[in-house]
Amino acid sequence: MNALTLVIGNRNYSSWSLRPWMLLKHLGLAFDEVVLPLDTPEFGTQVAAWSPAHRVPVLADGDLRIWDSIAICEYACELAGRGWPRDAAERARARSLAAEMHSGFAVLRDTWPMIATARNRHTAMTPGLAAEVARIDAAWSQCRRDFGARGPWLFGAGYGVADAMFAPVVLRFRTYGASLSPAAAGYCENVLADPILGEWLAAAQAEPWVLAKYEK
Ligand SMILES: N[C@@H](CCC(=O)N[C@@H](CS)C(=O)NCC(=O)O)C(=O)O
Repeated sequence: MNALTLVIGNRNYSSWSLRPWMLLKHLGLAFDEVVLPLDTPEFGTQVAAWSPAHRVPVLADGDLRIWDSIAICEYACELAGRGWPRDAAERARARSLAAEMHSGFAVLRDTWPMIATARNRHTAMTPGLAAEVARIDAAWSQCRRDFGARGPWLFGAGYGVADAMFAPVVLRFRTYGASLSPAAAGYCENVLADPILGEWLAAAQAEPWVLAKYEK
């Protein structure tokens, strides 16, 4: 049994769960997992036993409970001593991007829900969706221009919180077939080749649950 327990939702649908899971794995932090299937009659009671916010993800470290994906990511970085760029200006950019993802892109999240293992789903393109895809493309492309020579991740060599926050977006872009610039598409390829993401996807593939409200 590990000191840390990460409580997550269905791997196919819980994009907020994927983010800290990816980061903890990349930072080499050992943790136990508890999966609470979303949209079941038991979910409310089960999640209440873990989180005062009644949402997943939640991280337990002994009696301490850390809820909300970004707070879990920050805690994991403190435990591991890495996860953000070391340079202050780069760290500020990474924090801006992570915060922009955590608080924004509502049209994208609503129109293109994460279905981790799905392909070839199609929805109508709207100006709002196109604008959010373009903003993400521009942000990733800028990072690749500035830091690509150092490594495959948004800020170069070290996988960080910004990468974790955008991991579900890469899956959405694959599922719904987003048109991306070569730089942004290259970043997606790096993310999709990551064996740690592959581990999540293999487990998602094996899940029995199909939630109609997310399936388009
Ligand atoms: N802001 C939260 C969002 C968490 C969230 O909305 N989680 C969803 C699953 S992805 C959830 O627990 N839904 C259950 C419910 O609303 O009953 C975070 O970043 O962790």
